[in-house]
Amino acid sequence: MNQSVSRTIALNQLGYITDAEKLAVFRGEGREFRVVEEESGAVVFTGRTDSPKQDLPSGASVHTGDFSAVTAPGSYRIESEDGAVSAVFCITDKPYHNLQQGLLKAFYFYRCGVELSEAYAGPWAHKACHTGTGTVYGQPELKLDSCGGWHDAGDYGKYSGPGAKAVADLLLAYELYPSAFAAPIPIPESGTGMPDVLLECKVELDWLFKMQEAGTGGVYHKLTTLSFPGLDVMPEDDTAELYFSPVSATATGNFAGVMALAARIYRPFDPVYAGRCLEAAVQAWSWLEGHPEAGGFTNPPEISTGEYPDGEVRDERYWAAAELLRTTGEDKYHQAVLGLVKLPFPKYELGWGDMGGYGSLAYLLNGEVRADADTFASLKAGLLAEADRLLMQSGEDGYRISLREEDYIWGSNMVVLNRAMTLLAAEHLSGDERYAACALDHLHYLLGRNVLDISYVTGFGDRPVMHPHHRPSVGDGVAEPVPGLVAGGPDRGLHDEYVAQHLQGRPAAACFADHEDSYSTNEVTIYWNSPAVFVAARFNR
Ligand code: G3I
Ligand code: 9MR
Ligand code: ZN
Repeated sequence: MNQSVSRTIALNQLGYITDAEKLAVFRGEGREFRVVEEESGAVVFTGRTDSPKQDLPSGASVHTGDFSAVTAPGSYRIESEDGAVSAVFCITDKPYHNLQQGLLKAFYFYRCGVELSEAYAGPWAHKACHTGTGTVYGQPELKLDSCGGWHDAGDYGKYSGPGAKAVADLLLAYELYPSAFAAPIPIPESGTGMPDVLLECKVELDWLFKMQEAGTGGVYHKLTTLSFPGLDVMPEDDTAELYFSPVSATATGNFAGVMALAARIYRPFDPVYAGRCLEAAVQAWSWLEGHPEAGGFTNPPEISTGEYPDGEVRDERYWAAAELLRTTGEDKYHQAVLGLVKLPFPKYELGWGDMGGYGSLAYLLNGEVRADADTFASLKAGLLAEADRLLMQSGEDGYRISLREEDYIWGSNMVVLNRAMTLLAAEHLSGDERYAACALDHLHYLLGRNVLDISYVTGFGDRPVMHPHHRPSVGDGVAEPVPGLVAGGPDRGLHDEYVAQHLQGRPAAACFADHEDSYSTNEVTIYWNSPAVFVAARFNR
């Protein structure tokens, strides 16, 4: 990495697929540019950028340089007449293979309750953490096994709903693009009879079982200490008491959805496990049926860790019903879907609190023959209309992504990646490859084709995030952060003290600080990694 050269040429720092469109975005004046072969210095292409565009989210005047004509596999950089030099990038058939492996390996690094051995974790090895019991909030005598799963993020909390989103993205990626998951990651369980992605998801599912309240089927919202530990505390040194927060409807709905999905995916590999998943999903569903009025979760007064508040609880029920329908074929779930689908909550959003898109996708993937014809047609048309809107917005954007200024919120990279997933779902259902091309543009943004010329994935690209708000990366004394982690990205709300002090007045897409104190822009989470795996897998199949 060379910080001293002028870096006004932004591109995907990992590179481009041999026969795909290849665009770089130039800030400032339009100019002539050349593509140079890295080793030999040979100029393999010369071009001129197109006419300028004033890009609102980034506040920059940008030009696009098209070098799609370069198709010989190799390592290149772009230079322009004003002396600007881009990152070195590759042209190859599978430029995102290592990325996908790294994004998946990140889940291993997020594991809780086990030692990360040097054999698998290298310099980021650490001792087992959070191996004890947790206390059920409000029942000081009730201590339950709480071990396992993945830490949520830069903190060590484990939150049921966000965990379910992460697993759902990975299982859906495997369902749609199984050939992309052929290679071992590897993880300690590799080679024991199922693809690594399913072995890794089992880590979280095994923990989620422990979040289900015995007897009622309801699911505890989260398992955390009362407050966040210091930023340099390693997981094994975070020894404060853990608490199960009360059962919530959102956690229970997401649990039912992901367990029903898992029952289907694991069935060919381990029918007994699949049966356990389905049984747990059915129990969660009966809790939902028995609690029709249950609302959103709020933190108990003593607990100040992540709240994941979400007052709209009907989308979680919708997702649960649609997955249970798809897995069991039972009419009662179909009736539930048909009742819920009429209600006015978003049907195509994907997020830790927006499960409507997962519900619609489950219903559509279940197939037209098993569907109510009108509902199927309207959901399919709605999804394609949403994808068309994203296409249109991306065409208007200087960096060719669908985000508008107001979309640069906390975790904007999840918005980027969830929208890429939506586009890929549209491709899957329509066969229209324009949606995939637009999804790929979103991946290019993540990997450097953005106004900051930064790769938002640690360890990947010429200029990656180096200082994520991630406790192990801060506390371990290793210079390089844990690799394969997706940072939250620009947040125009300037929601932490660091950015509030340093980034006032910046355009939305530049409201990002690669600083460990900036939890609102530079934290990492499992559910920002998971849609990235989905998107990368599409281009690795
Ligand atoms: O949805 C609104 C949108 O309508 C509005 O225009 C926009 C303006 O800011 O805000 C949007 O809401 C934001 C919401 O995320 C959207 O998902 C809130 O401002 C924003 O504060 C909120 O941030 C969440 C953050 O916790 C604070 O609650 C993040 O999504 C969520 O990922 C993050 O999660 C934390 C956990 O609590 C703890 N563990 C780490 C994790 C990541 O930082
Ligand atoms: O480290 C915490 C991070 O994981 C959360 O996402 C974030 C928002 O809830 O909060 C971080 O903790 C900060 C706390 O909220 C305020 N004081 C500084 C803490 C970070 O060191
Ligand atoms: Zn832990």
